[in-house]
Amino acid sequence: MKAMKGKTKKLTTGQAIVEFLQNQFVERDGVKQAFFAGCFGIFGHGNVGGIGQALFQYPTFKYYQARNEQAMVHAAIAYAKVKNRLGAFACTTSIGPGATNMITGAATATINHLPVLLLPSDIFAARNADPVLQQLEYPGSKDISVNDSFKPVSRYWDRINRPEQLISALQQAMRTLTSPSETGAVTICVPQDVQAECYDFPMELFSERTWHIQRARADKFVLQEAARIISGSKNPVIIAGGGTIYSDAGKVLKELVNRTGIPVAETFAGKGSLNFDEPQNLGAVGVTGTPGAISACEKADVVIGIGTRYSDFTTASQSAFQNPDVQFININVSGFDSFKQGGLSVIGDAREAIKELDKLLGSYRISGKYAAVIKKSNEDWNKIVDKVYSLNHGVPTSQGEVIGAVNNFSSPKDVVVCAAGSLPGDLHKLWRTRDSKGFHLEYGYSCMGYEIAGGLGAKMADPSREIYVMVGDGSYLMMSQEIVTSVQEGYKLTIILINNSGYSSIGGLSNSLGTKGFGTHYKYRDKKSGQLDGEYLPVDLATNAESLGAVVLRTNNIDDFKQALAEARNNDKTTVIYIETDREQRVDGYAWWEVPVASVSTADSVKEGFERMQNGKQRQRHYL
Ligand SMILES: Cc1ncc(C[n+]2csc(CCOP(=O)(O)OP(=O)(O)O)c2C)c(N)n1
Ligand SMILES: [Mg+2]
Repeated sequence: MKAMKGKTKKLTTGQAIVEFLQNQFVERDGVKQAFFAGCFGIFGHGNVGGIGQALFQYPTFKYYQARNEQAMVHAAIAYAKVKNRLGAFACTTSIGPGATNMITGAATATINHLPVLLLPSDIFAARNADPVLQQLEYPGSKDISVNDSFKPVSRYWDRINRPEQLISALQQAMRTLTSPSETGAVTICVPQDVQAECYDFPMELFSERTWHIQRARADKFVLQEAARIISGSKNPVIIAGGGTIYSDAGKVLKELVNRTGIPVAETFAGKGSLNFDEPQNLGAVGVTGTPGAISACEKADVVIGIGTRYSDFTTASQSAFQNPDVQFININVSGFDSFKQGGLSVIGDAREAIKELDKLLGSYRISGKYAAVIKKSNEDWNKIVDKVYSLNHGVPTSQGEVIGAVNNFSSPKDVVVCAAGSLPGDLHKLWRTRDSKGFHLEYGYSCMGYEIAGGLGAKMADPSREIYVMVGDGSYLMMSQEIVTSVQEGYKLTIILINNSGYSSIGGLSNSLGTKGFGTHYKYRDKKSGQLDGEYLPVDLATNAESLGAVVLRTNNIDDFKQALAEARNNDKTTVIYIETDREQRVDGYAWWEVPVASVSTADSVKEGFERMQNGKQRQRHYL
């Protein structure tokens, strides 16, 4: 580095970004790796001659073409998730719609605490040709463009109006992306003219740099206090969230709970913290939880949240914890999350904090009586899963049987990917996870359209695993075009496409609120009624998938489906297995969730829905 002092290199802003990115490394636990796997991008007039030219000039920094800007962010997010946040992608777009197409992706990344570097192009900094194509003019200020909309959904946001601003902006971008507590979407807006302008950048900017991903140690006194509270508890329960997995804390969690007997309930992001058959694992928590996990939370005197943000799906809209004396202990790298539920805030890395706690807990063990309840809950739940997996519902089959077939067929290290619809809740309950990365649910933003693009990112992160994308017809219709990218790049996905002719999950919710599935079926507008209650629409999703280059296996019943799974395994090309399911054959739910219901209505069904919701609200509590 010293030899470089004072030396400069003339590069465009675009070239400087790429040269910088390919020299960034991360290290955790002594293992070092390149942070960026490359750059997804769709070129337009905003970036083709700027960052586009730079990617052309540096083929060592791999460029991946996508079909939709939102989808490429989804792929980047999934990549980072499988890499436990130790790897990421950059995403470049043109200005205007190309840029704003990434806003949903940015929100998805930020909510899920997953790193992604967004490089939307921006309008000319020089402003000489204003308004340029796709420029939104804001009469109150020339300093605003559509890219300002990224601010609330980014963990760090900047705009590079002069090339040399990159020098500080890139440091902040890396700090944020590699910080376990702050990571999420980082947005660096690069005006189209500035991308192509050059500057004599200091050579040191392009030297190899390693960012140490630190395992922050929790405060000693606070840990002692946590141990004191747990030691005095009779019915503790651990809620394992995504932070448990990102910190790679599964092994120490297993040791802690095997020794102490404390049961574990898993959030969507935390599922896989323990294997499903670990005796202390009660499975899914909250709204889509198992009866055992729900009951343990309801009675718990101490709740130990590890790496969880306590979403309403985890807390059953704050109705899950009914013990009047319940105390929360929250182990989290983020102060913001650690102070939730009025809990004792233990700020630190999950793996290290669990190890420390394990030592401090000495010979603590839950009672034999409590252990017996946990054992019985798991035995009962296993029987229910077996029943759902082999329902023999006939044609059209049940979604539970489809999940069972995929779960039984897949290998322990294979990954199921999903995000929205009725599948996430069913998978949360039913999927028997056998590897910490085996259950890949984007349920922070629950963004329809994440599934296939996310599957692609997951496969790119670990090509040794088979990826099972499970997607409903609604999500498929919203965003399935990254099938083309998976074919282009030879990243094979097995996509289970479940057609139930519409938005079944919201249809069920609508029924429960008294609005009878209104607007959730894929049906023609009926001439007589004037409503969308005519015949079912003749959309042929299987042929659609075929047209995008996938191998398509059309199946009519569960036996066909099981055969197709075997056939798909032998393919090395993205394969879509198409099956129709019975929209009304649902998997039971065991907990409450707050959704608003009209407080006055002309329909009795809505009045009843309102009453039911009010009853549920009786169980909501404040935790202070
Ligand atoms: C982008 C986006 N828009 C809307 C929603 C609200 N939403 C959640 S599930 C759902 C229906 C999904 O339909 P489908 O994929 O067919 O799954 P199903 O409910 O039929 O299981 C909708 C509209 C969402 N989660 N994401
Ligand atoms: Mg559907």
